[in-house]
Amino acid sequence: MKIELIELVEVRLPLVRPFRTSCGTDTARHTFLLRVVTDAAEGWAEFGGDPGPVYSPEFAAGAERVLLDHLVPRVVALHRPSAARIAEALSPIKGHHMAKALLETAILDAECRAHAMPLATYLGAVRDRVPAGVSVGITDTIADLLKTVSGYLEEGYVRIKLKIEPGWDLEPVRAVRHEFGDELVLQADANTAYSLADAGHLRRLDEFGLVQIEQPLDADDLRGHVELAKVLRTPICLDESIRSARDAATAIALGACRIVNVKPSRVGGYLEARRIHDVCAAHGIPVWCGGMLETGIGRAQNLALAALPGFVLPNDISASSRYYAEDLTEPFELDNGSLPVPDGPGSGVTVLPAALRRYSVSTRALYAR
Ligand code: NPQ
Ligand code: MG
Repeated sequence: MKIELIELVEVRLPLVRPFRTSCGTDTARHTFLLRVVTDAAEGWAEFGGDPGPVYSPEFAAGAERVLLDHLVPRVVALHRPSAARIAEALSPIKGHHMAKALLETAILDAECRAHAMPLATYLGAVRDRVPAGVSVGITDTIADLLKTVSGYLEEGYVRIKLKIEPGWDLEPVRAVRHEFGDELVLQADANTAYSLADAGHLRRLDEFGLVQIEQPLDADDLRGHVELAKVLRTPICLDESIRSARDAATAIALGACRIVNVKPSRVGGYLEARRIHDVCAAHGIPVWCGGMLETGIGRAQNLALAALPGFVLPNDISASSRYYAEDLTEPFELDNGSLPVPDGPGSGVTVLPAALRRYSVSTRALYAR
């Protein structure tokens, strides 16, 4: 495969409703896509971060800079570029997993397309459909929250995840549990908003039968999570803390988590995401696929990953309509609480030119042969 063109397409899609987390409020998804054209096929990937380093230390403008100056030159210098060779070629550059994931993912998509192979098949999928959960942002009032959750349950989502932060935790969780009953599969995500001093407070969540509490403490506070796990009955899931298969192995060995949220962008791409799946499976640790408000491009690829056998919990992969009135691909729709795993070559979706025109802000060639 020869790389002919690497293009960065900045996009901005309005969200159907603001998404508020302990990191802030977003009203639009403002990110960029990477399109890699090879002599055999083209591939697409979607940047997982935001304009600002609030969820992750990575952010869009920084990713663009590191791609242009440090990552793209190393990839185009490869004699035979292939997805499996990207991580090693980029290993002299420290960090920047989300930027690295873009190149590996776009090339993996192109490679799979060139072989007419679905990404899901390449990764080792064992399912044709995956259960869809939904992540529910912080709302102004409990009444708003109950209405929002009720709407999602009517649509068929099989699991509700509530974003929590100090001041918005016990009350919303209690209200949702009370309103929808013990059968509701419910969990919470703190996005690092607490400290170990809050252990006594967080323990009060135990009575609500949450499947998990996600990332209560700082990303680098594994020890804090070990201590917190000793006082909580609710299983701890790590999201921001897990940036590699080694991180997963360490967190499991220390007892810092009982569940892992796998986000391909955060860990440098689908190949490392699969290794995390493998490490967790070997330890009997359930995993699920996290989300970054992906458009159809990233969503299709996440569905391929979530079809692996160790993804035994519902994912943060929702229908297109959860975030967007119009997606960049054919919309993904819920069918009985599940989403279909695309079965066409590569990610199995195509970017709709009209939608791309509508939502793209700018296009920049990072490399042209
Ligand atoms: C999480 N995602 O699991 C993230 C966090 C998150 C679906 O809950 C813009 C883009 C804003 C991505 C806010 C979900 C975001 C974002 C929060 C991701 O922790
Ligand atoms: Mg999370």
